[in-house]
Amino acid sequence: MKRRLMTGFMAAALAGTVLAGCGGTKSAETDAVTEAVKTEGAKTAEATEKTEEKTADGAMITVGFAQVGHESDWRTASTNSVQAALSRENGIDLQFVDCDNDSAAQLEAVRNFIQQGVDYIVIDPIISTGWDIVLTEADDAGIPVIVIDRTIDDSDKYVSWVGSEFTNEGLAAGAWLEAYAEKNGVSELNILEITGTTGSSAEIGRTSGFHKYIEKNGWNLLDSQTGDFTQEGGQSVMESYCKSYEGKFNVVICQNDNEAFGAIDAMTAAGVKFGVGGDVILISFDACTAGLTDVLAGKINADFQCNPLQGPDCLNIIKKLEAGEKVEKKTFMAEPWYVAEEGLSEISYTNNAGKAVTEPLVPVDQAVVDAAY
Ligand code: GYE
Repeated sequence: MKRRLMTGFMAAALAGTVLAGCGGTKSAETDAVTEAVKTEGAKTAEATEKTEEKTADGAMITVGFAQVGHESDWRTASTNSVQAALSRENGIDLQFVDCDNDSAAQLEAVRNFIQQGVDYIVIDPIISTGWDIVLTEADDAGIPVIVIDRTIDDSDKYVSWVGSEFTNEGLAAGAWLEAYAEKNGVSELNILEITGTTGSSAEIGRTSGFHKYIEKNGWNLLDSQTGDFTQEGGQSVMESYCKSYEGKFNVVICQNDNEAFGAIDAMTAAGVKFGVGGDVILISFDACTAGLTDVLAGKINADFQCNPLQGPDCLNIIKKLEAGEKVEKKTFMAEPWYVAEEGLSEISYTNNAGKAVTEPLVPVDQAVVDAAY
């Protein structure tokens, strides 16, 4: 592994901000696969803690970050989190590349980082495959790769990944819909699905988790098309659904909040009543501020959180590597499930690790919206 010489100052600066983060609260359901689930607020505060010392030396750690793009509110929060944590004040010279949802551009960005000889590469992989060659190149060059958010599924040549268990998000959505339909006496579910970017691990996991419940219950999946995780995508898919399936659907599941915003606009324009008290149950993922605002307003019935605040984790991993410490190969974020109505207080399901879990459903109030990202 390529090592930069760490100056005495740098070691002191890094030691000064070592985080409690990766030693946070352990979540029972992720025990089998991960070692750390943490409290984000505390971590963020610690990770962005600044010391005078760090700016005195000028010996910066260079990090290249190949971000997916700027397709959603979630993505903006992710970018802000990484940029805030991997800052000059924290001893890091960050090169940020927005790959605009283009996989080829993302591979190229990583290759450029390798050529420049950065100290670390951070990747949020647009799609989950096609990585082994370039990660081997990084490995050969001795540059540690940290993966955040979406997973890389065809290579293990990265030192650490931190993100969400997307399959559990989909399973939780299915378990919630099953319980909600039963409670409200909805016997037949006719579902329209708007998926995320095809081939991204977020799309793959949410789809496979939710589809387990479609199969288990014999629900009717009328159609499934990608909205590419964008508002425009969600809107145009929903506009066409409203024409093709007029009066025939009672569930719309969007794989992120921005797609849900587009679906809301399309259903509103088509005169479809959705949300609390409506004819169509609307489900979303992410739980960004604007998404939770729509949950509070009763437009979205349930929103399954995906936490984008991975900047502090990146910083923590880099610090551990700099200190020659071991890092976890996989770290899952803790994520609550939000609902618009009281009545159902929890869901039970078998998670992706094969473990039976019971998790709370959190009714959204203004305080929840205010605390969101
Ligand atoms: O759900 C979506 C974003 O990878 C989990 O990407 C992330 C997804 C998120 O565009 O809003």
